[in-house]
Amino acid sequence: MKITILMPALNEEESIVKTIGMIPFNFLKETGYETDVLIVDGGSTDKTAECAKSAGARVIISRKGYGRQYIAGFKEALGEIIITADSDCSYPMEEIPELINILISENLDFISTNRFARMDRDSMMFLNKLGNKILTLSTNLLFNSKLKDSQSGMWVIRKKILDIIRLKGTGMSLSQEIKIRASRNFKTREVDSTYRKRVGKVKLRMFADGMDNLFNLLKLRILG
Ligand SMILES: Nc1nc2c(ncn2[C@@H]2O[C@H](COP(=O)(O)OP(=O)(O)OP(=O)(O)O)[C@@H](O)[C@H]2O)c(=O)[nH]1
Ligand SMILES: [Mg+2]
Repeated sequence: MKITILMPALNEEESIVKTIGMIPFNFLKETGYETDVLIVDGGSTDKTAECAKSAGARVIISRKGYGRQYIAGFKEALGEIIITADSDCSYPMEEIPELINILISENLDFISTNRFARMDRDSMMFLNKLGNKILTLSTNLLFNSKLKDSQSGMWVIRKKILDIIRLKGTGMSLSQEIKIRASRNFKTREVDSTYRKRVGKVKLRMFADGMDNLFNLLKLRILG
């Protein structure tokens, strides 16, 4: 079976090669998976695209914006199963085989990860943590969900569901939107995961992106 590991990247030349290197290619191959790595570059001004290609990834270029990059990447993904992560070494690539196992054995369509379960001490600043908790609580109240981490960027997706859930978010809000839309129509689960301190500079604009997420949460609740 073919799987795609899909990552958005904006000026991540310091971390992209290391992130790709964390993927357990050999183990995945031994267990019957052919791995396609796809990087969606949001117009980096550094050597992100060249570095990703040199590490064996396919690279496509899209307009800036986390959501735009994912929507562009989903169309180009070759795998039946797509696994997502940031290109900053923060997500546990070594947990991918077990996540795929859970998806298949429990016949799920979508998995989201809970970074708070095994979060390294210095991986998230206090204010960022607080913002995450507020957004997760708001999501649960507005959508009657039981998420522990509405902002995690590591998901496991059966590609076929993406033709049915129509994603619209252009920015960071795509992360909460995909979890909400997937759980409306499909069998989904949140699985505990590890989270590490990112390598390279933070791209998240904590206040602006946080407020935009909150606004988009309300918009999704009202307009569907
Ligand atoms: N914030 C942001 N990230 C983008 C954008 N385009 C691509 N990205 C990538 O999306 C991922 C998420 O951004 P991060 O800065 O890591 O945000 P974060 O994961 O919430 O914050 P950290 O915990 O500090 O990593 C990274 O791999 C970025 O390179 C964009 O327009 N804005
Ligand atoms: Mg990150």
